[in-house]
Amino acid sequence: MPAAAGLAAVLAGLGAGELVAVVVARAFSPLLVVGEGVIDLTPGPMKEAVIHAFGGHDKQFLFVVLGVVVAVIAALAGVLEARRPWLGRALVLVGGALGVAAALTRADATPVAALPSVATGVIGAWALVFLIRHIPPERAPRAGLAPSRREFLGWSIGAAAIGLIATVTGTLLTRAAGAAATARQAFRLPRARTSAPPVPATASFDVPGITPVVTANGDFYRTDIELAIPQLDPAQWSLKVHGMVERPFTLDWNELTALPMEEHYVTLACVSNEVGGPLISNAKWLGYPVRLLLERAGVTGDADMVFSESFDGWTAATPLSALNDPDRAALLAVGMNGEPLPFVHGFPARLVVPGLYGYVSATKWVVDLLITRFADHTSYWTSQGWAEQGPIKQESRIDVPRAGASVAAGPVWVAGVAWDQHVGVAKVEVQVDDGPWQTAELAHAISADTWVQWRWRWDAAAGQHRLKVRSTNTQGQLQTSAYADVLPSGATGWHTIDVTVR
Ligand SMILES: Nc1nc2c(c(=O)[nH]1)N[C@H]1C(S)=C(S)[C@@H](COP(=O)(O)O)O[C@H]1N2
Ligand SMILES: [Mo]
Repeated sequence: MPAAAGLAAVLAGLGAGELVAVVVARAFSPLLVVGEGVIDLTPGPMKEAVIHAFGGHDKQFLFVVLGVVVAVIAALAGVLEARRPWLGRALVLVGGALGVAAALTRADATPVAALPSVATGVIGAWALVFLIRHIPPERAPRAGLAPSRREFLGWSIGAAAIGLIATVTGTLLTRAAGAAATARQAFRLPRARTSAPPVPATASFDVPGITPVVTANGDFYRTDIELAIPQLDPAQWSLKVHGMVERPFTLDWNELTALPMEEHYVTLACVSNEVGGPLISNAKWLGYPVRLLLERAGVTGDADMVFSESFDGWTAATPLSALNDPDRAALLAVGMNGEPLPFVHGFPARLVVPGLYGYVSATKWVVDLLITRFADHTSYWTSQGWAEQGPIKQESRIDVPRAGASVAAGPVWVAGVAWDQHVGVAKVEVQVDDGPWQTAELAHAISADTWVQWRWRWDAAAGQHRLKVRSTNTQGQLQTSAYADVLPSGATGWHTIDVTVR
């Protein structure tokens, strides 16, 4: 019975580790890292002998051997723990520690890489103690008080079953993630039917520290509610277009990627971006116009909204008028700056709508478009008090000097970005302390849907100074000075920073 307890406990531990691996560090499941450690430590000639003997099945062979070794150790841990409490759990913890060591010595180790093996060790040891305690004594002093044999079997089988199910589920999920990564690597972006003109050199100022006009994918801000980023295999992906339409349809990956695609620069912003905050970035998106998908479906009746849903159930409610507008390049995007979408930014497909905050428009991992009415559905963030309509507010930001910086007296570049998506920025002004507003130099905007760089040469005199920025859009509208919090519809106010001039 102790041996069975050991086996069940270790299975439960492995299952826990596998699930933790799915959530925090897919590549670092305990069995996987230990298996890879074994491969690394196996002497070359022996490795070759195994590959020879088992052909392409050497990995399976490794896992069978590993499984047998782990089972023997697990049974041993059970037996030890029953004789001498501590010895068994120590053995299980050492197993977990081996996993930790294997994970952390890998070249691609991250700080969370150790967690799956920690989970395996801790849950395994805990389950072992629990199960051994439930072994019925040889001779029960009084039936009914001592744990019964049936009870012990129940706990053991339960632990083993949960562990097994968790291990299988975790492995399947990890494998699916592998398939998605492979598919993303293999995916060649379709060539754009309508490509974005190259960004002119005049769109960027040569000011050290200024925000690049196009954000690299790795630097692009990220906002989502996801703990585990969906890893969708495009072969499994499809987009359902339905609701108040004449011809509902489902689009699969091959169909989507064969459609004539358009390329547009669009500056995406998060409603949670504070004045002066970082939650805004600009990229070149490649995708198919949502307007054409809606045309194909044939919107009917008094529909006024498209309710988009992501693979994991997150939703956004976008005004139909913004998606239908032939002048607004709302895209079902597959490409970002010439690459397939990174997983965190929605691979294989997401929505991007110029001029609207992400929470009402930019559904990542999008799988469903329901054509409906605002009156009939409430989206993820709208149901938590955020505004139903989410147009991006006119704003501007000082990026150099940084807030609180200390700069040398003399000529200093004050520079940053300004935006009023889908309208465009016509003027940016800077104010030093209570001085007059000074007109900044504007770079060439890529389009009205993107932010624009600005700069102003400041002749800085020693002392403490306060810098402010404000913009005027192409319709002559001055950016409001009224301070508004991000909730419910986005922050406003003039970005103001203090600097020291020495
Ligand atoms: N599936 C899903 N899509 C989502 C979100 C989310 O939480 N889940 N967040 C939205 C919000 S609030 C914003 S601002 C944008 C951010 O997109 P990014 O992370 O690519 O910058 O994605 C939107 N799309
Ligand atoms: Mo957002």
